[in-house]
Amino acid sequence: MRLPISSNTHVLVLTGAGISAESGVPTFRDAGGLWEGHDVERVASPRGFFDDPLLVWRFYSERRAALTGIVPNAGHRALVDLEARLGDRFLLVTQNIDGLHLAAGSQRVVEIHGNLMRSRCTRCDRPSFADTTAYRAGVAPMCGRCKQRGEDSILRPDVVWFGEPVVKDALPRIETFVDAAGAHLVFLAIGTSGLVYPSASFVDVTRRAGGTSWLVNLEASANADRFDHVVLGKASQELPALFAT
Ligand code: BJW
Repeated sequence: MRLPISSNTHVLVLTGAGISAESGVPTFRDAGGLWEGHDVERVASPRGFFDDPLLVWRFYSERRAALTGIVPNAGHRALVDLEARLGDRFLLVTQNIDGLHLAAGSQRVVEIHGNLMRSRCTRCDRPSFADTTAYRAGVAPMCGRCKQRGEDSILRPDVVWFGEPVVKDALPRIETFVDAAGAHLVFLAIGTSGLVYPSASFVDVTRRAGGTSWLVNLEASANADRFDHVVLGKASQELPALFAT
């Protein structure tokens, strides 16, 4: 199967953990995934963080360390090639925080759940900053800037947990793209469970806009029956074939 692309097609891509799986980054909900052995509420919610910041920092520090040596795969690269063909008629929204799309060379990228290699203060308005540190177990990283003004505050990873709004500007940027595309919109979701909102609703947004939706996933995702086309398989194999000219 080929993705139907004509001179006015706008392609909105949504990626999830599945696209990075073949680079060696574990997914969340699959067997052996990131959340195996973890209570999701404890490591992926603001409440879990404030209850036990050291536990949550250990989880994210281990993920930072595990990214060493990880490189993009053929799935990421196929999306770079597609963007080169489409230019501003392409937008890539990723739920992944691993930075692999940017590392591959994608440019029009919205990291809707933040980035693992950034941190921010839990209190002050200091902008989020690049931070690759895998903090030592038992040591809470502190802001430092707050200290100069009185009491110091704990840092947190610059990621989006359950119950938090997605990254500022992500939804307006997607909305602008969808509005510009109208019925020329082709939505392509890749490697995602279809369980987490608002991303899981983009397929419905596409339908309302009059566009067409495609899913590439190893298995039928939770929202698979809302897609027009479903391709079951590995992203690294299916995407190059789907984008062939
Ligand atoms: C392959 C493959 C290969 C493997 N090739 N495929 C509407 C309805 C119901 C609930 C809600 C709703 N709106 C909001 C909610 C609440 C909540 C939510 O969605 N809950 C549901 C669980 C019910 N959503 C939120 O809270 C969101 N915030 C929000 O909506 O804010 C509103 C608000 C406004 C104003 C004020 C306050 C609030 C935020 C969601 C944040 C999610 N965060 C996480 C953690 C990020 C940091 C981190 O990485 O640790 O994001 S949770 C986790 O799930 C992570 C992921 O990005 C996300 C999705 O996971 P994904 O990518 O789908 O991974 P998997 O592992 O589940 O699936 C991988 C898939 O790939 C599998 O299907 C495999 O088969 C497949 N696969 N190998 C192709 N090679």
